[in-house]
Amino acid sequence: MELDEVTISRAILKTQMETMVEYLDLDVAVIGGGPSGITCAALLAEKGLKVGLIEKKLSIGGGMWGGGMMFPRIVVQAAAKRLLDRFGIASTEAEPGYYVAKSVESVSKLTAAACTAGAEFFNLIAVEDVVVKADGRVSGLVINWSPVEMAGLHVDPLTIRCRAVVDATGHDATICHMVAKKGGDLPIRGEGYMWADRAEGNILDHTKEVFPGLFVCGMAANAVGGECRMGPIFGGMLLSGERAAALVAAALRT
Ligand code: 48H
Repeated sequence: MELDEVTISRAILKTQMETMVEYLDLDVAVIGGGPSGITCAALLAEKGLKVGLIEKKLSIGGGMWGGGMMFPRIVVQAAAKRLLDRFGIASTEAEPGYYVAKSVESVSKLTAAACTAGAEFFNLIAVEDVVVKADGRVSGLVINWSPVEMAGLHVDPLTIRCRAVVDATGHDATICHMVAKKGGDLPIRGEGYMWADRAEGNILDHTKEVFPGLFVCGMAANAVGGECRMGPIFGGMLLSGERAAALVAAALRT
């Protein structure tokens, strides 16, 4: 069979367009493909929910790729090692209670687990606004191609509908800021100093529904909660993604 360029193009357009139309209605939209977002998306998809993960960059993985100061290794404390094991990520105990995993393996295996569970990834798409109607809930997202945002082009966005949104956008807590900026009752206390023990110890308390229909996890949870940062220890990110998935699943069941 002679390969035909136009058939290749049609195959891509047809399948991606079908997926995008299908995902105009979602159970859960997870914004941000860092460690907390991928973990959350994987675990929600495993529960049978229709999950779309939206990532504005080309690559999934967020701040995990870079490890600590570009040494592509992450540290995970004993309390979260079971999540490394759950996703088949190899680790070594470099210091008592401090497990080290490779960044590339960690991102790849989390992402693979999310794909296998049925989460759909939409990269190169940025969330630029949220939908809040008379019921006061976040019930949808306003999206656009990232290159449109980067080039500053005046192009109107499209909108998707979802039953719950997870802000996993990291330090910037982008989605929470959007809600707060439009007058939503969502106080954002801002990220604190480096203090790993405190930041990791408190992150699960900050992982919660912060506005009707909007949950926050990962570094965004600490940024909203006025909590410290922790540097390249990632156990809290995995645990926070797991907690957010449990909270969202419970909320959608009721
Ligand atoms: C679509 C968006 C948008 C948008 C942002 O930063 P991340 O890796 O997030 P976490 O919370 O899962 O992990 C944090 C961790 O990487 C980290 O930075 C740590 C532990 N720091 C500690 C310290 O002390 O510094 O990923 C967030 C993702 C990124 O890939 C963004 O591109 C994406 O969210 N994103 N995607 N639409 N509007 N805003």
